[in-house]
Amino acid sequence: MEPIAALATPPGIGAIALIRLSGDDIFSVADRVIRSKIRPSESQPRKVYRGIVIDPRSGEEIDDVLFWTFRAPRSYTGEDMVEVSTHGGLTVSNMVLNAFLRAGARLARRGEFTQRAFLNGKIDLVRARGVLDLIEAKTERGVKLARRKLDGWVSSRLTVINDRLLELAKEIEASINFEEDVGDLELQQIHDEIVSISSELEKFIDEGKSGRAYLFGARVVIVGRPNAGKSTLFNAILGRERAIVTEIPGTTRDVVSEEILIGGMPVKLMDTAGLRETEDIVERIGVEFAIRTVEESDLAILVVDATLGNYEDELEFISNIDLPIIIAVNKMDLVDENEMQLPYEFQKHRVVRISASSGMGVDELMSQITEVLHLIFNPESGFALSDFELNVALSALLELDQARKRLEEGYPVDIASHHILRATADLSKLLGLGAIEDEILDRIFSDFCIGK
Ligand SMILES: Nc1nc2c(ncn2[C@@H]2O[C@H](COP(=O)(O)OP(=O)(O)OP(=O)(O)O)[C@@H](O)[C@H]2O)c(=O)[nH]1
Ligand SMILES: [Mg+2]
Repeated sequence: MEPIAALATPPGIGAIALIRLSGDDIFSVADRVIRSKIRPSESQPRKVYRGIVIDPRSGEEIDDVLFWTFRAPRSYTGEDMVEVSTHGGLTVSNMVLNAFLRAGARLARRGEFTQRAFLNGKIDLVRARGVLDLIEAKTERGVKLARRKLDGWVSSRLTVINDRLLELAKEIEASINFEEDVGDLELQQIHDEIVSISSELEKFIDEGKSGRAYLFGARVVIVGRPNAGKSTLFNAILGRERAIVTEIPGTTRDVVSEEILIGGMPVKLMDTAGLRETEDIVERIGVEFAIRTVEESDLAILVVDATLGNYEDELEFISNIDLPIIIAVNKMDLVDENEMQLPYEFQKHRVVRISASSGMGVDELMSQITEVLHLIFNPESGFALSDFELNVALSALLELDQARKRLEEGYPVDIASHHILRATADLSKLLGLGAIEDEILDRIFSDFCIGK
């Protein structure tokens, strides 16, 4: 493929910068730019050489560099590659990069090196995504999860499932070809095998979903009426005055969010506008934002003002949303615990009594949040699925479900076989075995940074 070049280290001041080059003809591009005793095209792969980068147009010297080469297919991309380490700093590294561009390389798109590795069969899509997960991991656990993809563990699990499906499809084909009618016993076996493979795939998906939270973060939203003490609680959890707190109801309008670690999990904690009907247009938009935020969250902390003694709005909220909820009964410093009567319906959820302004009960609330997050997202889970992977795996599961249903409804077995083949097509897509549309590839790799 055409020669590409990119800065692989982040732009900015640093001791060194790394420029990566890949593609057919990349050695002759490098020969034009690097002056050295042994030209890049004649260098031994994987050995480090010294050279001087010159501007191919003016012949001017730009920087002293170290470079090394890889020969196809023994490189990251599977193509001929050159890596050049220049002095750091934005200007000089960009001048060196420009020299390569002038000599005939094109600036690489995001993730293009990894995309080529995929296209050249060096890695499958799951492992390619693992590269991105590793780069983006926010926690040590995230790194471990990414490694599971990178080292092929996730791919091999997927392969086991896919092989079972292919085997089943083959058996069905054979029975259709050799017999007029497929016997009941055989149909039952096919049905049972579909159910068993489905449950394995489902387990795989559930685990991959759990891992997602450790990689991409869980979303926890603080909600409640105006003045309940949401922002006070938000600040107490963060340990600093991040959101504005006043005694005026309707203080918070925008969604205020911060990323923190709770129980080892990256969490996006969000403070929202108090829920109420209001004439104030700005506040009304804030309330709409709050509602939308709740819909996209994994867990809601409902802050209740203990001094009010009336919980109708809260009860309505609870009955309307389909999320795990922790109820934080706030301002406990102002009421007599024994005289307080909480509605019976609260009992269905975890209830924690706190005083956000003094910090009383906040630790207990945090451990409840941790517990709930660990229930939703299994901390033992070994890997994380990306959006693309999750969608494709879910689509395969749906096909298997169709196959099972059709069999149960008495349709001919080749209908089931059709759905099974579609399921394997999905899984093969993840493993990079089947053809995959360019557009989808571009979308997957555009999440990467340039130079990867
Ligand atoms: N006594 C007492 N006062 C509190 C407590 N928590 C919050 N307050 C007070 O209650 C008032 C409202 O607090 P905020 O945190 O701004 O309430 P909010 O829920 O964010 O309100 P909006 O943003 O208007 O929806 C402030 O005057 C706080 O100081 C508490 O535990 N005890
Ligand atoms: Mg507020």
